[in-house]
Amino acid sequence: MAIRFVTSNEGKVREAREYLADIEPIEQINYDYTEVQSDSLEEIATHGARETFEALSSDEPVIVDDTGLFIDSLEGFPGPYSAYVEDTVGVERVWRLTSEEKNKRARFRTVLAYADETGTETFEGSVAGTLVAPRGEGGFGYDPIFEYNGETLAEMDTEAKNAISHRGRALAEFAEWYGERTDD
Ligand code: ITT
Ligand code: NA
Repeated sequence: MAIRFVTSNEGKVREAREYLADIEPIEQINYDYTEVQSDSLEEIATHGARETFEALSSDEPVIVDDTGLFIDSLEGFPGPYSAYVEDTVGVERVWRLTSEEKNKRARFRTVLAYADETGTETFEGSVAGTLVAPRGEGGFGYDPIFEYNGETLAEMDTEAKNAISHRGRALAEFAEWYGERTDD
């Protein structure tokens, strides 16, 4: 059975497809679920997945991915506001804002929520790295300014990014759970 990935972000879909290729087909759908006012990625993703599954008359499960970039020197900003900040200020200026800071550490966090007729489950992944001046043509969003082990996420191909990334780790947890569940 296909899994419907509720997102407007094609980068997320590309990564999920790469990871879940042998498990289930991933169908991208756009559904404008209510973005609950919360600073919890988990709450946002859980509500989004539940609401979308209930709203669409189909048994196919849905997943929602809510991700944020948490910058140490900015007390975790932009965190749950990462999409808004990318759209308004832009990635380059986020980098410039932190380039004066001594501490350049940041962390990506992803919460993946899965919903079907039996309930909702969440899976989490995170990765710590260093903010740098933009480099690389791959990936999306904040990838060009996020360095891990000497490479920005935008310098990695999808497989390499998935092997170490927040989303890759959340997908790994999900795949393990989903596999055990569909085995019996
Ligand atoms: P949907 O809500 O439609 O899924 P979105 O892009 O708004 O798409 P998020 O709110 O989860 O998704 O994303 C928060 C921000 O973080 C947004 O600006 C993304 O571009 C960025 N982002 C998400 N995952 C990322 C990743 O793996 N690498 C770099 N930036 C990422
Ligand atoms: Na969003």
